[in-house]
Amino acid sequence: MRVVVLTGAGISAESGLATFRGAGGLWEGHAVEDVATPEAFARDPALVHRFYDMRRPRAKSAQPNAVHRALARLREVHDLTLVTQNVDDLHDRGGANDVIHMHGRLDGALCAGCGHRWPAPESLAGLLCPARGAKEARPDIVWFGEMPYEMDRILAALEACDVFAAIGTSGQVYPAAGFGRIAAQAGAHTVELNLDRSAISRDFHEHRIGPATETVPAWVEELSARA
Ligand code: BV8
Repeated sequence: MRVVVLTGAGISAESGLATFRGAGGLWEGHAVEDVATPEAFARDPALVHRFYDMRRPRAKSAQPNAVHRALARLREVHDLTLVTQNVDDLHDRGGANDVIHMHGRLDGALCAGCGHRWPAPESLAGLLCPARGAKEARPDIVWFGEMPYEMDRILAALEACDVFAAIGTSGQVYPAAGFGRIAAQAGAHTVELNLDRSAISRDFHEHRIGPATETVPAWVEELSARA
């Protein structure tokens, strides 16, 4: 069976990482437009670097949970395309390989000048690009207004899949929030696994409400029994 899974901040929440839409729409105390747009980085690179430098060690010390491990098992029995909006590496450390990090990753650095990528050190502030020496190091993160990564591969998988699951995402950020509708229109069975309803619940045939560490392992066991 061809399965596409999209995960969001809700699955990292049970590993202790703050979700994107915490209290009052602030995110680690910042408004999105002040820290997660190219304009914000041009306006105040030091603030944006501080925001990511602060999140990097937290993500590094977080541990994968039962959701990450269950999804890694799913790949052993089905043709799985695993897409995450999360910028932590919990799926990778939880045993999944070939994870599509459509919004980039905290542990990556990118040169805004030449496009060179390298593993992010503790802080990127003021760093020179190791390839050409330009002082243009930025987090390898897709900000608002920037094109998410590997969209062609994601859309092809959505058009061809039998099952699409959205796990732990509020469905407020596009184009990821539109994936359920694309999969349903292509004939897939769509399932949403979340603590409660989301902005995209209407796009799903099936809903499994509860903490992902409970609903996802059970769902993976059921799917695996149908291998
Ligand atoms: C783009 C990196 C175009 C930053 C992020 C319509 C169509 C296309 C675009 C748009 C559109 N309308 C508006 C846009 C623009 C914009 C957008 O969507 N804005 C929104 C706010 C309206 N989109 C973009 O800019 C995207 N780019 O469209 O480019 C383009 C075209 C041509 C050329 C160039 C460009 C880029 C979006 C990417 C932004 N970057 N992340 C960073 O992380 O530092 S988005 C950010 O939000 C995170 O990645 C996060 O993962 C993501 C989504 O949030 P969620 O993961 O859903 O997390 P959230 O906290 O919201 O929800 C948590 C959920 O978990 C909740 O539902 C909760 O109930 C649940 N939960 C909690 N605990 C549990 C749980 N569930 C289960 N168990 C639990 N225990």
